[in-house]
Amino acid sequence: MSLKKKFTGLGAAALLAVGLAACGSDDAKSGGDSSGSGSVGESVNYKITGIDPGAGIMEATERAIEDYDLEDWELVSGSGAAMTAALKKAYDKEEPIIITGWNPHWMFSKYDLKYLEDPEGSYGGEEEIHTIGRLGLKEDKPEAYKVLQQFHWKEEDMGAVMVDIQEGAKPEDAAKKWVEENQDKVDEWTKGVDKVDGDKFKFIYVSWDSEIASTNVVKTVLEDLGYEVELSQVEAGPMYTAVADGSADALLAGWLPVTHKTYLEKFGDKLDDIGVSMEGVKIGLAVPEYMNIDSIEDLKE
Ligand code: PBE
Repeated sequence: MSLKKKFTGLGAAALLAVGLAACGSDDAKSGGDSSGSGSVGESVNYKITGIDPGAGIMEATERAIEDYDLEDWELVSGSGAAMTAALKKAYDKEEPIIITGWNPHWMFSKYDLKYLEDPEGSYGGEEEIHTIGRLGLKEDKPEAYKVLQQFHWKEEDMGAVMVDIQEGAKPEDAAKKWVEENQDKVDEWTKGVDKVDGDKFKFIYVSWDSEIASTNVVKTVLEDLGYEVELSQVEAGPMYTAVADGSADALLAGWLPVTHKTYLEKFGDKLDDIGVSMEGVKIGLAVPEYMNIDSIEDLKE
């Protein structure tokens, strides 16, 4: 079965269930090596493989390290691409690895992964993705604003775009294809919106796979309405700064209420929380199914 089929065939609930499934084994908590000896910490050198330092999931993981007394552990930063490369390398050899994971993400369809249970709630619960604009956007670009208000899709929609990109399509091409094939959904976003004539619009985003997908899709939709759309890729802090100071029009990456809480506290009064584009998203620590641990608590041993 192709990766795409596998992904799109699973509903959001099923995907989450896959992600949340615990393996329920009571065997000694080892890092997944067949010998079963040694602690999981030893098996991964007490390292959690993270992404870019500004990501909310990194802050949540530092919080988890405190909440679960994991003072021997280190969260290694890098990028989303470096993390998925490390995951592939480990997975191909059935070696243990602990990563910062989130849904929607193609990694859950490509690999058999599970989230570690989080009884302390360091990662919050179900999150939403918010569309966030600069102050004054509604007055300046009412047509684009209305699209952003009406923009709403599901995990499997974003998943289809992500999988295409992961399989080698250019983000722009994957987005155009999705828009062509899902005109009924796009029609809901553009309902009551008039065309414009080359007005400029600037999105700012971080190269997280989920946001590469969403930003390219909405770019395509605005371009079809006559906008000239620029995408600018930065780190998470500068992304919020750009919308707060008005140098970018909007971002589609507002993971709330927990993931980007700190950014909202810092910039909230200079931002327009336009709407929610997706519900039921999630962040957490994830490991391959073949690892013999179920909970973040198991990292203490
Ligand atoms: N993510 C994807 C981001 C938000 C979108 C979960 C990696 C973060 O942790 O900030």
